[in-house]
Amino acid sequence: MVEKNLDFRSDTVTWPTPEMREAAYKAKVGDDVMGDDPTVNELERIAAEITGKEAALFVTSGTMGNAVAVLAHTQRGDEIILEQKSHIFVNEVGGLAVMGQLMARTVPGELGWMKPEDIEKAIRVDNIHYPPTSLVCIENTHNSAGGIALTTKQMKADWDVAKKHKLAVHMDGARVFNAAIALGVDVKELAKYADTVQICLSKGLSAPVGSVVVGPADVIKRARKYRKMLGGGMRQAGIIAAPGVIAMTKMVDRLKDDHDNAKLLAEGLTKMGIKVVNQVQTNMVYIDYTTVGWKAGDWNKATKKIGWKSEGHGNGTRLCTHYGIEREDIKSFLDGLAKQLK
Ligand code: TLP
Repeated sequence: MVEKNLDFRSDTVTWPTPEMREAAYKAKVGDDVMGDDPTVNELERIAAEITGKEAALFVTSGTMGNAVAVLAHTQRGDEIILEQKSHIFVNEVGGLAVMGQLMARTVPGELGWMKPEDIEKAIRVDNIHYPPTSLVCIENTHNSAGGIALTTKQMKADWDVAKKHKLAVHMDGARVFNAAIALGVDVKELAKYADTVQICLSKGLSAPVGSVVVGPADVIKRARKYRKMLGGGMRQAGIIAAPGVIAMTKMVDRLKDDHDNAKLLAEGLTKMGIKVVNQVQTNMVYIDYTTVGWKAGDWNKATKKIGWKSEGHGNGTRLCTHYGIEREDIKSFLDGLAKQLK
């Protein structure tokens, strides 16, 4: 039986499955900085294989994975192109500027997708006055656009323009398996349009900790060195990598349930008069509760009363579906909320 986790705040709140806890307990370990941890090595092998890449690196978090990948692709003083609401630009503490001494050039996306012509316009020409552009970062699924899955066609269009200008492409694929499931494609089909991909194990895939970065062996080698520099060289990390193996091999297909549950949730909220502001393609529902005359305090009070965690800010909030929330739970949430609205 799935342990209930009635928390809409994020999919980062997921708890490890019983099988993950058991795997952590029994994991064979070694010193990963020395390359000796068999479980980490296995996770990295699996991650590279599943995504069709040469090599992989286990890191502590999505933020660290994006940081080491961006650092591995760039030189101090380069400019990098990012979507203007991307997680790397908005939510990663300005690490690209602090650690990489990089300039950020943002491009507005259409539902999270930067159009190739807009990327091309943002690429610097060779001029004594300009910083060189070296990297394009794509986010898939795009979180703040509403958990939108960028298609292989969109990914390819951005890849083609980047490669025409000899730029590297990094994908913040924190939720790339959600994208693959929503689009009905193999994750390799998305990964092939990025040199490196950062994939979170501790979101919808439910592992307690960690991300993997996959890509060419030479880039991953540089990323490994940056991981060490940032203090992310872990010793008996097999304990936390073991749940990651289960995340990648056994937890992907169930993401479809999260997507179905998000759709059910969106339909129910819409019927109640609460506005759903995003296209619900994956596991995120962005809402505006002012359409029923509520403020953040009303939403927070009502959801708390019916036993759910959700944090309204301003006019609305994001609701994430994930492991620990099942179809029946969505139905009882909707029933409970309807009573609060009366
Ligand atoms: N996203 C978190 C918050 O930081 C906003 C969330 O609740 O969605 N890339 C993307 C697209 C992300 O959404 C996140 C986390 C990260 C990277 C960073 O991952 P962590 O939290 O593991 O550093």
